[in-house]
Amino acid sequence: MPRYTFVQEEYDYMKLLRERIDPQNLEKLLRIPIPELHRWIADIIRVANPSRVFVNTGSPEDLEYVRRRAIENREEYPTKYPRHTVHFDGPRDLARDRLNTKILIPGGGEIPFVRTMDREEGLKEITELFRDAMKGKEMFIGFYCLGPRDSPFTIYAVQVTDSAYVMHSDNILYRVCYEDFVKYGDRIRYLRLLHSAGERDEHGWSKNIDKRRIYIDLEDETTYSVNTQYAGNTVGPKKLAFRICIYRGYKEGWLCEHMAIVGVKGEGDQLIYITGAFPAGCGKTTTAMYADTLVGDDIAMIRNIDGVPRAVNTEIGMFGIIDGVNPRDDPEIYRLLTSPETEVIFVNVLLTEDGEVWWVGKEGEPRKGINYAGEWWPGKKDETGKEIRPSHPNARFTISLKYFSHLDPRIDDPMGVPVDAMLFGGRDSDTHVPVEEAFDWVHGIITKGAALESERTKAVLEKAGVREFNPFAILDFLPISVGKFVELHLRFGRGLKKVPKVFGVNYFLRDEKGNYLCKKPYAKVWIKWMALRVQGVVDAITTPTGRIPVYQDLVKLFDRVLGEEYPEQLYEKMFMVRIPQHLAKVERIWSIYEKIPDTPPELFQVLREQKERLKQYRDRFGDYISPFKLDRR
Ligand code: SPV
Ligand code: MN
Repeated sequence: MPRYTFVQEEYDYMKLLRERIDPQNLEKLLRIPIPELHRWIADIIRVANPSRVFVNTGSPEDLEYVRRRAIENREEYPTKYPRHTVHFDGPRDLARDRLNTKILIPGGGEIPFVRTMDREEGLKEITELFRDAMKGKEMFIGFYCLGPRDSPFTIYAVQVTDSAYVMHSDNILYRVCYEDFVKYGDRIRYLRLLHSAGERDEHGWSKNIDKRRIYIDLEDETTYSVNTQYAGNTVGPKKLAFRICIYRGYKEGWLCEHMAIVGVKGEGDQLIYITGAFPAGCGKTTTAMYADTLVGDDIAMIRNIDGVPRAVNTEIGMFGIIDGVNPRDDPEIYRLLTSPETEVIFVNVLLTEDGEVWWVGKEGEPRKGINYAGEWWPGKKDETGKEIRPSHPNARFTISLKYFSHLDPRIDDPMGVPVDAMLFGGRDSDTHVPVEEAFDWVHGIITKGAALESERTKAVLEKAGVREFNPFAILDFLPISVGKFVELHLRFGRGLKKVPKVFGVNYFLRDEKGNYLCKKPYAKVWIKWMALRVQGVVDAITTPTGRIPVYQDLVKLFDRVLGEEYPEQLYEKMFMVRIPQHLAKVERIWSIYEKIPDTPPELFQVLREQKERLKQYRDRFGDYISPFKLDRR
């Protein structure tokens, strides 16, 4: 089946390309010997009607051109540092649009927790939305790969967009690999990622937000995004390609995960590699920054290579949350964001009149300028009388990973890094201990991954936030049923000779007064403990839900890693086994999966066993069990 393109009838598309693309850019395009690609581009030009076309080869001149065009188009504003620019998405376009992001499936199809739409209907709608969407604008074509090149992991993608900002972001976040397309031509299988910001208003914001659509066509490995600018909706190789990769992985038996990849030094400085999944704002970047080496902070592809699970980062950059970034807690990121040497795109921060960038967390005071909602001055209020924040809570920065001093040199290793452990973390005030090892792969995948929940981050401080089911921290991105995604992990585990340990972490546990029990830097201790467990050099205590650290081991780690004492009472509070909360959790998770038709039966078996263990411990020790009462095993 040929892939869908906007124009159905036959026509002389080469003639159209020659007429609509200047000779220099046409030559760049035609160096790639893929007629199907030429036809796709021609169809987009015919329908979306851009006034000019730029082909980005990744040469220094081309990269600089895209950057310059972003400024000339007023998609990015210059600042007092030439390498820093600021982009604004506009007040109604500041985050991922869950409601209008849909998976196109022939006949529609009902998948619990997945927004789907009939493919034919979706393609018809999107074709109309693209009609004249690029009128008067320049269209950019870029060639990228996810993961290292010339590797079993490599996934190629072509991004087409009328936003220089989007392509500028692509250029920072992904490997540009135009030359691979030239070299391999028709042998390349590639994703097609099409975007248009649509009509923009006098601020430069996308005007037709009500017609914002993000559609993912799994069959064609093509994504469409229109009338939006926020990178999570538009930067194709990021969250749009992610859904296609998850699907490809499902069919082929490998994992594409919403996970950071880090190296942690264990005993003898041996590097232990850990991949970790967290919902946004729950400690993923913190973990990535506290580790000894950094491979990735958002998306990992994991394959079984000769029985060993190996992981690569799809990206080479970071699209990080800037809110709250301060010199004390985030010294490295702060240094990079304030250094004139770093190429940064700041997103939805405050840009002051004198070209200074400011965000909540930055030193000094905010001054008059422009932000995500237009002009801003200290004390400015919205229509409801509420003060407008100088920078948005989802304000971000885009930078290359090459600047990080702890970047792992193996980021470009075509074979990736071995996965020694996987961890799952959510925001949980009252159930899970700060760190716990699962009994085995299946137990971990089900009770830590598939059962992951997280409290909504905007919850009022005093009240516990609303718990949301977010299995594997990937729910927003799943193109298939959660049940199938769980089954994939069980299948993946069965094929491994070297099976990773699985851990759960919870940086957000609170005491009965509502105070957080863990400080941010404690995360360093938890990941060190995991490395020591992988090496098999420390014991653990068995609880009904997994294995937890022995007090004396943590005393040593707190001293060595943080130079802090670790009082017995604090340990006891943190690692108290909370039976009623765990039993309630088993019930919640059970009742969710009960309604998901393709849930593997092992899931219920493992939950049943967990429940039995919890009851047995309750009978012996009561509802709340001090870790000092339990055995090492
Ligand atoms: C996330 O929300 O998980 C992100 C940012 O990493 S976005 O690109 O918006 O998805
Ligand atoms: Mn993410």
